[in-house]
Order: sequence, then C-alpha cells, then structure tokens
Amino acid sequence: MISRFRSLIIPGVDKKLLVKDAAKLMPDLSRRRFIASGASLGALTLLTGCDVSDSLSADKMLAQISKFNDAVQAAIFNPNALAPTYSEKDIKRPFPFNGFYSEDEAPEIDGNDWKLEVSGLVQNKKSWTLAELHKLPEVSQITRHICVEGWSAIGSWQGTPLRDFLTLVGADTKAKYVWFRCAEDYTSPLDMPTALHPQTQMTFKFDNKILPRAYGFPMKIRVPTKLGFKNPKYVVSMEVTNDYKGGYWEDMGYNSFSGS
Ligand SMILES: Nc1nc2c(c(=O)[nH]1)N[C@H]1C(S)=C(S)[C@@H](COP(=O)(O)O)O[C@H]1N2
Ligand SMILES: [Mo]
Repeated sequence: MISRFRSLIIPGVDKKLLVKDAAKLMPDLSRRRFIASGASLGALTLLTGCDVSDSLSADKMLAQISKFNDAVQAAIFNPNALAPTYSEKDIKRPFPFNGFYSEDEAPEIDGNDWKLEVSGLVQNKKSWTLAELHKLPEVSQITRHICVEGWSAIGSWQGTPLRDFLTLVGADTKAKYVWFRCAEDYTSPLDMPTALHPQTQMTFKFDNKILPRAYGFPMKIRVPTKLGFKNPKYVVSMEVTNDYKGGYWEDMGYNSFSGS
C-alpha cells in the first residue's frame, strides 16, 4: 500500500513545518535525540503519543511538546519505560499493511518448511520449527504501531517475550545487538536493552489469529517502543552479535535508535 517513494500528504498540515516547529519547542537533549533519529513525523508521533492525521491533532502535538520538561524527557529516553497499551475497541481493522513492495508481493512462506535459525553468541544454536515455537508461553499486547512514513495504528499481537526466548537459548545478553534477517532480505538490528524490554515480543498471532501473510507469517518481532521499521516481519534468522550489521531502513539513513 505505501511504498518508500510515496510522499506523505496530510490535509491541512505541512509536514516539514510541523517537524521544524516541534523541534524548536523541545528541550536541548530531546531535540538532539529527535534530530539524530531522523526528525520524522513518525518519531514525533512516538514522542507525543499524538497521531498527526489532521491539523487538529497537529496542534495537540505541538501543545504536548511545549509541555516537555526534564521529567518527561527522562521518561521518554528511559529504556525500561513501557509503551502505552490500549483496549480491544481501539484496534484498527483492517490493520494497514506496509513493506517496501505491495501486499501481493509479500513473501509467501510455507510454515511446514520454515525454520528460525538462532546463531551468534548463544549457547544453543539450534534451528526452531514453527510447531516448537508455538509451544512457548503466549502473552498478548494491544499497542500502537507507528510508521516513520507518518501513519500509526493500534493492533493486537500475541507471542512470547523475546527476553524469555533469549534466556532459553542461552544468549549472551551483554552482547550489543540481536540482528534479524527476513525472508525477502529485509534486515534490522535491535539493541540488546530493547531486545530485553518486557514488551518486545516474538509474535505469532495478530488479533488472536495466526499471523496473516501481510503482517509477517510465520513470525515477526513486535517492538512497541520503536518505530515500525524496527519490527521485522517474515523473520528467518536471529543472530546475537557485537557487530553492527546494518538494516534496510537504517542503511537509508534512519537512525537505529528510532524510539524511546
Ligand atoms: N520483512 C519486512 N519487515 C518489515 C518491513 C518490510 O518491508 N519487510 N517493513 C517495516 C515497516 S516500515 C513497517 S511500518 C511495518 C509494517 O507492518 P504491518 O504490515 O504489520 O503494518 O513492518 C516493518 N517490517
Ligand atoms: Mo514503516
């Protein structure tokens, strides 16, 4: 639906001006972090919790930013801060699809053949079948997914906390990154504190049903404290590493930080 070439048009809002105005209102540390993360509309949405889809919420966003103080700033940049959660009625149906191709070109994976490769700084380097992964304890979250391209939507995801899986495979949690590779060669590095964040999830279901092809069957990583591009879908391998191996969007200039 949305390609990386699509320019974003919000009725009544000049995106560039809004981002500029918001940056001006921020305290120094926030502004530096915001600019380092790419100063996108998505990052603004993540910082303020406001969804800029019209001029009304743009005003709300600026009001929110102008209320920033040191305490708010500390909470925003605390790696343990929880992303807000929502209720059933807030879930967006149908949930938007996004990829660097259209939905009918999304990878089609046979769950019987698929395996998750676990490698790098882990004690147990075995590959996992889908049946094995489905036996892991399941938790549910209703959180907001925020895309750097300027849209956001609330969804419901079920799966197992990534930190529990990392413990299970004996990962070196002092390593710097968990690096994900996807079926279509999309890649994304996740910093270890975020990989160990309580809401970061190995996701197998969307809205309590097996993850549809559009949203990353058979497995995605749900990271509600980061922008959407740091939520890899169609994951085929997970490597625990101290090396920064880059990622699809990261290599195009989006800062790897991209989140709280
Ligand atoms: N493998 C893979 N993962 C990906 C992408 C992609 O193109 N390929 N796009 C990212 C981006 S930019 C977004 S916004 C979300 C979209 O997830 P959704 O289709 O579930 O809304 O997936 C992220 N993960
Ligand atoms: Mo995105």
